[in-house]
Amino acid sequence: MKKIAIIPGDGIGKEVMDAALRVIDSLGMDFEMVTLDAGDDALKEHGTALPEETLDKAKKSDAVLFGAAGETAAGVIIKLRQALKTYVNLRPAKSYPGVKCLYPDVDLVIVRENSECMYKGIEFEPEAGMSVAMRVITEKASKRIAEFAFKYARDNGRRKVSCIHKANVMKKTCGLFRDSCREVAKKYQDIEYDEYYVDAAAMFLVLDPKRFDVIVTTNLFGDILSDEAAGLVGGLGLLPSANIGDENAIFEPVHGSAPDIAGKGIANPSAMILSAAMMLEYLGYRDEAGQIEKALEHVLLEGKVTPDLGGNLSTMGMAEEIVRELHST
Ligand code: GGG
Repeated sequence: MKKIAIIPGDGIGKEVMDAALRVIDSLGMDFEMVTLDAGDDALKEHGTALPEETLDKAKKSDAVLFGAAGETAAGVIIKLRQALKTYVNLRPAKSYPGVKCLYPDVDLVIVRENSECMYKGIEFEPEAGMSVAMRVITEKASKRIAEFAFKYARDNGRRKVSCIHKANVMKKTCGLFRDSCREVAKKYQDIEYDEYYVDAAAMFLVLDPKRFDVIVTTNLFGDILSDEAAGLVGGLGLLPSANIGDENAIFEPVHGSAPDIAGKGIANPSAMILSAAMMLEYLGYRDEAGQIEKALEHVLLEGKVTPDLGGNLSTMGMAEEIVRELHST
């Protein structure tokens, strides 16, 4: 039986996790699930934001389903991604019919390098009033993520990979990333390849998102551009993600713990539910994953949604609509 580690985390993470679990439960699948502590609340209770037991059980699981981290994000989700060696962060951004958004026809995927760059966590204060962060980029990790992006494009019927960097300023680090992508691109003659500076890419995402298909980029740029992509398709409540490594995988919404709305029961559960669907697909349950996405699409089209999307349903109310739709045929 597949083992799933559930880490709701902080704030709305707990609420959207309950909604996603309601949807998974309704499918009657047999999983061994264990719920684990991590995040700001865990820090208060255990004196550490990522208890040993959580890390250990997450490593031993077939997949981790993660909600959101608050102030302790660096010590929780970034640490988990590193400890579980999930070097890919896959973030699809797609417009759904019925959802008010800037562009109704966006369908792009951000492949974010997940193991290095500024998120390596090397920061120090050499003297009072001075803070330094180190950006680490290696050829090995850059080629590995480029390989993933091109293979993903080929396997998923995508036409183009765009490398996003800032090699005119960060000549060494971004230069190495761009050159690694160029090298890998040569092996994939069937996939179109182009390059953008990150500032230009940020503008073109707003002006003309259709020019992007698969984006491959470094860790920090990927984090920022995926929130921008969420803005194109209706907001952060809609973007799921998968962190994938050779042995482990973590599935989480792109949004964080949203303390401003936490506890109100109004958080949009779509991103969490789509993340759960990505997890099912990864575990080999492609049909069930497809059914969940189809049911969500229907509910979005009918406007049975949370207030951020213009509806009046609660988080669990929207999940119940998805469950009803899942079992309506
Ligand atoms: N589920 C997403 C989450 O907890 N986000 C908090 C955060 O700050 N994440 C940074 C990142 O995605 O790299």
